[in-house]
Amino acid sequence: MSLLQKIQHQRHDFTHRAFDRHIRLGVTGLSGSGKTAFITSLVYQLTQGDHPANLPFFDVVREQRYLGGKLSAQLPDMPRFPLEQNLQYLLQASPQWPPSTVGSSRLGLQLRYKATTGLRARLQSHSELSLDIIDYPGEWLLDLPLMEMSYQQWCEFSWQLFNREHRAALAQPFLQQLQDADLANDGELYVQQLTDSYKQLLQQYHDLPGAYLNQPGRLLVPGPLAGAPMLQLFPLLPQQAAQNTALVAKLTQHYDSYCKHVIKPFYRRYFAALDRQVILVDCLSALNAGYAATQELRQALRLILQSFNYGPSSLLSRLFKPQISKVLFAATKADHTTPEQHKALTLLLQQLLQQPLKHSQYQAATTEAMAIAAIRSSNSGFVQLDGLAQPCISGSTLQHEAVTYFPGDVPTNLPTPALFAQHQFAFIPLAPLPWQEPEPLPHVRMDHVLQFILGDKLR
Ligand SMILES: Nc1nc2c(ncn2[C@@H]2O[C@H](COP(=O)(O)OP(=O)(O)OP(=O)(O)O)[C@@H](O)[C@H]2O)c(=O)[nH]1
Ligand SMILES: [Mg+2]
Repeated sequence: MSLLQKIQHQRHDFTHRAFDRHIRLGVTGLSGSGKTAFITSLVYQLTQGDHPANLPFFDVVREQRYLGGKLSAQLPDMPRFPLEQNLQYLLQASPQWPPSTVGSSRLGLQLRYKATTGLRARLQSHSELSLDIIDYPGEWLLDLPLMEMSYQQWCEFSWQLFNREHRAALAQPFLQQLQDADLANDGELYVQQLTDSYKQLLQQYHDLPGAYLNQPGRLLVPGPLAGAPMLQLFPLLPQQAAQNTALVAKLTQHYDSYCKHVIKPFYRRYFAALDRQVILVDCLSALNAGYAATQELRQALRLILQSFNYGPSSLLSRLFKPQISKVLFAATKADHTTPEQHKALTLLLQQLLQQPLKHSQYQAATTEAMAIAAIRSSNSGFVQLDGLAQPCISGSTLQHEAVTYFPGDVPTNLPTPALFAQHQFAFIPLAPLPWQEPEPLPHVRMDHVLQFILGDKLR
């Protein structure tokens, strides 16, 4: 290498190191909110979908400064996000959604672009930004609030929840079993038997639309913890948990170990050093499920946002210093409604978050709310009805039956119980639209999402 080449090479190397920039993006949401679909789409848009026609509101692409995105080498500390498998589900002749997540995984991306101004533009032929994203089962998110409660408080919290109208009937057999429980018995088999009954109840709740708060999450989705003794865990009745007995002592010990050895490391590992966060909320399924579901969704969001409260006394800042500068709240599956309803969906999301956000420190970060579909399942249009153009969507049900219909209005405010009594919301789940590579993966507003979370870093 000549001296000149050497100097040029060193300068290239130096400026790359000097400008080495990294973004760690947190994609957060309850089970089924759309995290896996979102990450799949986001990565695909950044690696294959970078045409101005596909991402018109993503400045770096529209200005033709985006040079492409590549998957980074696999990091050894976590399984790789199954991007290719997820795409295979979508590429089938009858496309399907990727399955629900059962463990955490990670994916890194290297984005190349031409900077517009400043030192970076002058010194480098191109600039790079690396992006790191982690996926995890949504059930685990709801474990975070357990760290702020004692075992006894968790029992009180759980039984208040199980006594609610939409949950009480299912809880009856387990309630009965606890009422007859022998609190002096902390034998392995006995504790496992009661845990199995609780697990069955949790599974029923998990399948009940609108029952979001199912704890502990690892009882439903154990990941590598399957069979661990601390997963022998269930909430005794509050009056039982207040007693000093062998069973209470054992469950308290398991609860404390679970908080210390499972939740805390997960929290650190996943949420430490996040720079930006996307919080996905499926408001439409909650509307389908009725009033109690919307209230429980609001409660679940409050608990989650409390865990992320960025104030000085928050759990998050006691564990580490968060640097989250941007938070996007996204109402997912907007493609289950007609486009003119998206504004209402965004307002509904904002209303759902209003109370939870009131006392949080999210104000310290830049936030935005929008209605999106990471992977589109419908086309929108109009049908003539009594001489009037009526908006509609068309797609296929999960059983692959073609449908064209108007899914109804989205309320801009959380409806009252009276309204729910008169009106059944029916935003039916649809299969992904047929799609073939190299066509862009159809979406709604993923370009707005990319602009909000990455736009300022790609100037
Ligand atoms: N119409 C539509 N449906 C979606 C979209 N994203 C997700 N869904 C639906 O929501 C379901 C759950 O999406 P996932 O991405 O698996 O949700 P998740 O948050 O990863 O769920 P867990 O892995 O269980 O925590 C999918 O199976 C789809 O039925 C979207 O953009 N549009
Ligand atoms: Mg998932």
